[in-house]
Amino acid sequence: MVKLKTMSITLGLSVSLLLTGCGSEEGNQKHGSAGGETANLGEQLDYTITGIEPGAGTTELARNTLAEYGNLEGWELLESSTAGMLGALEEAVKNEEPIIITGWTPHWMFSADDLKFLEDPKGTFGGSENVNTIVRKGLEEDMPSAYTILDRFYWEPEDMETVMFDAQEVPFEEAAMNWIEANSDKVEEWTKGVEKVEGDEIELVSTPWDTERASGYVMKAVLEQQGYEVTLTPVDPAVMFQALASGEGDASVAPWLPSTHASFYEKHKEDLVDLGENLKGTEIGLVVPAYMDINSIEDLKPKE
Ligand code: PBE
Repeated sequence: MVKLKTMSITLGLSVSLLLTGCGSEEGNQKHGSAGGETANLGEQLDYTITGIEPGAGTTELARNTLAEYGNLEGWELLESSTAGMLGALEEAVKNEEPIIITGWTPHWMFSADDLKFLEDPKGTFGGSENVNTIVRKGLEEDMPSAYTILDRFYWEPEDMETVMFDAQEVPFEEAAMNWIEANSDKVEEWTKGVEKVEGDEIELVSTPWDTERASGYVMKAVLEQQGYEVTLTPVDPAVMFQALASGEGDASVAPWLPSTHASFYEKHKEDLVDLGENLKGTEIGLVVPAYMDINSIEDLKPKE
């Protein structure tokens, strides 16, 4: 995983300016005339989009995107890992070479590099969406204190980003505690009047991305302060929904809805309790460095 030497968003932004500055000094032979680049961009990229884990919702929507856009005929999605994608992105940006990745926000990749989402006129990536809190059936009766806190949990993208940035330097547990200490007023809103428990076990299921490490560790620490013994298990989105529907997992603050995890949600929605958004304004899609002369998925040319 690419590690940023930053402690805060402010610092992150100044590093991004720095990187942009370095970039233009290193040479810009690769991004000359607009038409020329667009015409042979596919060839330069070997008609490949650099993707992430096969089980990610983003990967499923990227596969749908390749199928839905006629102009993406002959393009392929390279499914690998988030770390692999971020490494390839860093390498491309360092050399000012073109690259198309599957990306999402919030993520520090947008502060580390000057990136842009490609417009998605067919809407196959779903536009702006949210992160929801979903619990198993019966949780309200079995663990009313945890249920109330989970139901009230709501924060802003900036809060999540603060934890993610901090976690570039310290473990997520510590970054979560730092955020909780600095935001006791928000935590107080979620826990006000809630009865403490004594070591009741609760199983949080999550996914293995930094966005959900941030929210997962914050929720884990808040529930622990309330007296719960919390397990936080990162799994594929499909497994996470399955675990909540079967009751093996108690709760999750990780589902991206209504688009990214739509197929898993649809499959299990009768067996879940959806407590609504805990964060608004996320986005997934095809992402490129800002120096590339394309703006829309429709600018890409099919393989000849
Ligand atoms: N993500 C981050 C996940 C959800 C959170 C966008 C990579 C996914 O695609 O499933």
